[in-house]
Amino acid sequence: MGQLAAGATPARRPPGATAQVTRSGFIALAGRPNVGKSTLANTIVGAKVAIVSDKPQTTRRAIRGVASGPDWQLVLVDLPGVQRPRDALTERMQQRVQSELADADGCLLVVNARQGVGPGDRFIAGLLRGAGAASGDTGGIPITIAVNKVDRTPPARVAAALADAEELGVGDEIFPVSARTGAGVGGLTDHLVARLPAGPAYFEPAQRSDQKTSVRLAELVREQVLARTREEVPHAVEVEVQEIRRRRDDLVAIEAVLLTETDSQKGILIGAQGRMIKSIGTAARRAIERELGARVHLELSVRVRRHWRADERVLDRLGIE
Ligand SMILES: Nc1nc2c(ncn2[C@@H]2O[C@H](COP(=O)(O)OP(=O)(O)OP(=O)(O)O)[C@@H](O)[C@H]2O)c(=O)[nH]1
Ligand SMILES: [Mg+2]
Repeated sequence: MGQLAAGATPARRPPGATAQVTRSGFIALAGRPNVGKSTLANTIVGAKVAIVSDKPQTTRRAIRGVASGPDWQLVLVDLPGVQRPRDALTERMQQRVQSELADADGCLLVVNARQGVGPGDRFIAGLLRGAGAASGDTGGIPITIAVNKVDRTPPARVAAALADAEELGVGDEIFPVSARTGAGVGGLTDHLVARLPAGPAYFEPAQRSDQKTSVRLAELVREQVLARTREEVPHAVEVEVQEIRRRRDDLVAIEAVLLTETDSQKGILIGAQGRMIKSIGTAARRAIERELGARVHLELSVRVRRHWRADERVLDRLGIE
């Protein structure tokens, strides 16, 4: 991370992988929206590869996050939460979940300890079983379960969630973890690494994610939108970086557009006297400066694009495939 060069192409298994490692593979993260999949991916990778928010349906693309050791490489595939599709956007998100799960070497099913195991989790376990992915099925991929957010959950409730997770009948092993504090994540990572199949390094060890720079930066802007908006607005906003120009060695100029669906959403994003867009811009600029290791001039604008979530061409352009 931290360079301006476009990231690697998002091919699942990039050609030209050279380094000899003993074990490697792709582990797809499955779970309901908001259970902490992206937070967990970031903690395991040790870098921010995916944005996080307290709103459901934050993640819209499959994001590969790479963790490497001396003789292994674990590629975590962070995915949108499993939900019922409502439009072309959520339809694509669910298609992506299905195709990534079908291609993965293993699955990490994440559930929320605090809320416990519910119908949504059982539905996902059924999907995994139906896809022939349940451990023990012929040709199925191993599934590990992470019971997340134990930092905020009373021990009795954690114990109940662990027992219910076992009842799902799909996991080879169940780990209580806190993606936020890192508790239990080391043991989980060791387990995932130990179960990787033999294989090469698919990514350079220094590469942490497969996302293009323009998308990574757009996501950092969207993260600030998600942190400041509620109800329908977070779901109706996408961010597109239109230009990244290195002005000097230590200064990068970036232009980004916030796409939204209605004039009233546009008004909310701009805010009284432009205060909202200013606050989004200041926080996003700081995040981008950390990411690029350079000073950044960030110019944001807001554009209404009615029904962009139903517009296949817009989704193609945004790289939501
Ligand atoms: N207390 C606590 N909160 C957590 C933990 N992990 C994630 N969260 C919070 O849960 C919320 C959702 O986290 P995300 O990582 O965005 O969840 P996600 O599963 O990727 O969500 P989608 O992308 O919408 O499917 C955020 O507010 C996180 O800070 C944890 O271990 N403990
Ligand atoms: Mg996510």
